Order: sequence, then structure tokens, then C-alpha cells
Amino acid sequence: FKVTRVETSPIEGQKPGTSGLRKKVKVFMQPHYLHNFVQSTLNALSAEKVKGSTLVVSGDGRYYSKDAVQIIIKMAAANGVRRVWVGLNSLMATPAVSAIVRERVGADGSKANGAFILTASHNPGGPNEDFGIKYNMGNGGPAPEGVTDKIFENTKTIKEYFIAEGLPDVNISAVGISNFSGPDGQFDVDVFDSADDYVKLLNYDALSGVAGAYAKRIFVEELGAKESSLLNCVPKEDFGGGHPDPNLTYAKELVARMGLGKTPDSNPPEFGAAADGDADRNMILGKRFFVTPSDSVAIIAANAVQAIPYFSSGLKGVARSMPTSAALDVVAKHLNLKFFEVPTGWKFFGNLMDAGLCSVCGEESFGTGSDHIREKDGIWAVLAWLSILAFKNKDSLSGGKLVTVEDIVKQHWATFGRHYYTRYDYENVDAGAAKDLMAHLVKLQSSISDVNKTIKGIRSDVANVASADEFEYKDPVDGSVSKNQGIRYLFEDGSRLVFRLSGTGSEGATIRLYIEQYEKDSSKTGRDSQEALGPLVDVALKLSKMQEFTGRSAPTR
Ligand code: VG1
Ligand code: CO
Repeated sequence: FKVTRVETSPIEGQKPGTSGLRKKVKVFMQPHYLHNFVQSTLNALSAEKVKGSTLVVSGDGRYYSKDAVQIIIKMAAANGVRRVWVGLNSLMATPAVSAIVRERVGADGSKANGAFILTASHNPGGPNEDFGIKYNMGNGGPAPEGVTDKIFENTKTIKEYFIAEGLPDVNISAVGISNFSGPDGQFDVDVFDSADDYVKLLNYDALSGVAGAYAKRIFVEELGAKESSLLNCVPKEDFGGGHPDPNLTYAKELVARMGLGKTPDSNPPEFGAAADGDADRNMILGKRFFVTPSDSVAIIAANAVQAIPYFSSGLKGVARSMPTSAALDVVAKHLNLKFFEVPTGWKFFGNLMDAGLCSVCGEESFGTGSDHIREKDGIWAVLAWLSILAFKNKDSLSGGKLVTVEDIVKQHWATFGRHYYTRYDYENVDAGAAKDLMAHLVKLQSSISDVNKTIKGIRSDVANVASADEFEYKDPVDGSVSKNQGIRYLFEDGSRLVFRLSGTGSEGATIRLYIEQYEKDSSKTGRDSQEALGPLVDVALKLSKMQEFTGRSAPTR
């Protein structure tokens, strides 16, 4: 093939968000749109990370992925990349990409230098929905802000990109290596089934020991034998028209199967789980019981050393994103573990893990993971829970009482207290209105005593605000500072209100409101969450003037 230089000009709005660039498919299909972003990314990396390098390109298989893979292969070739690794049919879960970058060794001994992940995660897919792309570094984790800022700067000044001419589309629906030759020498495309490498890693992490027997029983005997245990397990370009987001709203079928929701099954199983489009998110359910993601990471951390062989020599530390509940903080304190609070998005956990400071981390948004890779990992979370269930049920195997998911969570609350928690999302709000609401909340922070007067006028049964700020994070490893990461109101009794704007939407603005209240008294940890949080919700909505600013009397969900 030959290398063609194509003249182009900057396209507005290519700023990577919380997890890459996400836009409507139609936006991505505009001339030069994907090309500009890919070239800007390659230009943001140092030359030796591109010339002669090995790049992984794959994603969740959503609509437009197959075209995008071919374009990126041709651009990689033209930019001097030595080889591209592609998942069969361009499919690779986000955690699997991370595992592949870290662990896979090619037939010629090569290792990957980075990855383009083609996903918009939990956003819907299809011709009228979302597409997305993000770059992960050599450690398998999302590019840090320093790099994403540089990519964005490049998109604003780009004048040209390079693409291979005469390189045919590569057949990505069959395993095998194709060789081509270009001006820089040989160029290979290696198509393989990513499941092998990923499973190898997980076996080592979570399936050894007694957990293996449980996983085998549930995944192989239960799930394998009874097809009916698996819901929606064939990947589709449009996710069957649904929202590929594992929560109580969108995973309706599973929720019913587990005996929850409006039309609950009468005989639910003991354990259920769901993942999102790119399989990095997870939802854990017990029989008629929902585990909040904030509790999930805290419970995994509390039990990891005993229940999960990978952690048997101890946890290096734990971390959560700022809006995630403080359930993990209580565990960290109790177990005397290093603890970190980072901004929203997985990119901040990677540095801590690379520096050996963090073993387990999570987010309230159904993300849980560990240092086996540098992405959150839905399947890992399920295996972690199965390991904990197995450990807690050692006695029940020999005739003792069954310990359920619900029992484990309630025991946890009895020991550590409970963080009542909820999140309200206001999607597709007018961007100006959302900005005004945030500005209003920041302005209020200048007088805490006035805030407390206002609050007392709304509800007398809510504690005083002790402090309020905009969250700022200084990375303890590289010293980089991330500002304006969410508006916080911290109450004297440990309650918190957090407001922030989403960075993953493809249209308009989404306001997220996170509401949390801590209850130490074990006689009061069994309340209905909605009811327990009622007063704080009232305060949050009125203090922020949510309806006045957005015109919304209720959240989207
Ligand atoms: C959301 C979540 C955040 C998560 C991010 C990516 O971001 O709140 O916790 O890391 O999605 O998840 P935002 O900016 O919309 O609040 V995924 O599964 O899209 O990679
Ligand atoms: Co995801």
C-alpha cells in the first residue's frame, strides 16, 4: 500500500469526556470526523509509541464499529504502526481490551502499546444512536487527562491525516494474521478471539480454590445446561434496541427474574447479574434484593483477603470516585487500608494501581474493579461476588444454613453501618440552564450559615452543612491537578449532596445529583432507602432550585 496525505480542517466538539469521545453515529459518519480524532490521538502520543508499535482496535460491536475498525487499520498502517490486533468481528469487552494490552504476547513475541476502544458503553446503539471511541495506554488503562487534553488541542489545529491507499479491507470475521507491505516495511493485522486471554486472566484471579467450584456450577452446569439462565447474551449492533445499562430501570428482564420490579417472578434464583454494552459495568442482585454499587465495592474490599485468593496476601489500598458513597471509607478505616477519593471516571485509578497503592476500587455508577487490569470489569465483579458467596457458604456446603446475598449485605451494614444512597439523573437538560444551576450552587457555597438557614426553612430534620466546595483532586503519583470535579455539600452527620454534569452524554446536558446519608445505629439500617433519604432529597431539590432552573419536576430516572 501507499500512504496518502489528506487535507482536513478542525471539527468542533471533539473533546473527550469522562470516558472518550461519544457522539451520535451520524456525527461520526461525517467526512473526516473519525479520521480527525484518530490522527489527533496518534499525534498526541510520542512518535516511538506509534512508529513500529502494536495497537489493539476493537469494541462492543455497536453500529458503525465494523467501518470504524477498517478506517483505523488503514490510518494505523499509514502512520507507521507495525501491527494491529483486532478481536474477532471487532468484538472485545472493555476489560478484555485492558487485559489484552497488559498480558497478550503475539506470535512474534510482540506486546501491545495501546488501544482504540470503540464503544459508547451504556449508551444505546444503532444508526440513530451513539458511537464512541477512546484511547487506552500501554498499562491497559484509559489515557490520563494530560493526554486527552492534548488530543483535544490537536483536534482544534489539525490540518492533515494519513491513510493507507491500496490496503484492502481486512476480513475481521475470521481468525488469522494478514500481512501487507507498505513504505515503512511490513504491516500485520492479527484477528483473534479475545475470550481466551481474558478467561486465562480471570481464572487466575477468581476461580481458583473453592470459588472455582461455584463458578463452574453456576456458569457451566447452571448457565451452560439451562440456556434459560442467560438473558440477551448474543451481541447486537443496536443492543436489541435497549439501553445496555445494568440498573434497575433498564435491566427489566433480569430484575423481574430476580423477583423485583413491577412484575416479579415468583421463584427467583439466589444470584443474578448484568453487564453494560462493553461489559465493564455490573449489577449484582440477590433473590429479591438489589446491591448498590457503592455497597458492592465496600463488601468486596471487606471480604477480599479471606474470600478471593488473588488478594490473600493483603490489599495495597482501596479507592472510590468522589460521588460514590463512603461505605468504602468505613471499611478502609476499619481495616487500616490506604484510601483514595478520585474524580469520576476510571482514568484516575490507573496511576494508583501502577504505583502499587490500590488493589480494589469502584464507582457508584455500577463500576467495580481491581488491579488485575486498568478498567472496571463487570465479569470480575460477578466472580468476586461468587467467591464471597462461596466463602460465606463454606458451612452451608456441609449442611449449614444458606447465606444469601441479602444476608451478606445486611451483615455488612450491621458491622459498618449503612450508607443510604440514591442518584437522580436529569437527562437532556438545556445546557445553559444546567450551567446556571451549577453556578447558583457554587455561589451559595460562599456562606455556609446562609445555606443552613435556607435548609432549616426547608426541613428541620436535616443536619447542618459543615462544609461545601468544588471537588479538586491532586494525583498523589504524578502531582497533576483536576479541578471542578463536582459540587459538594458535606453535612455534620456524614450526609452528602453532590451535583455534577455528566461527561458521557452525546446531546444536551445531564445533571447528576447524588444523595447520601450515613446510619451507624444497626437498629436503623433496615429502613426503606427512599423513605430514609426523603428529607435530604427535599433539601437537595429546593436548595438547587432544580425545577426553577430545568423545568423538570422529576428526574429522568
Ligand atoms: C459516567 C459515570 C462514571 C463512569 C462513566 C463511564 O460518567 O458517572 O462513573 O466512569 O460514565 O462509564 P458521567 O460523566 O456521565 O457521569 V462507561 O461504562 O460509559 O465506560
Ligand atoms: Co461501560
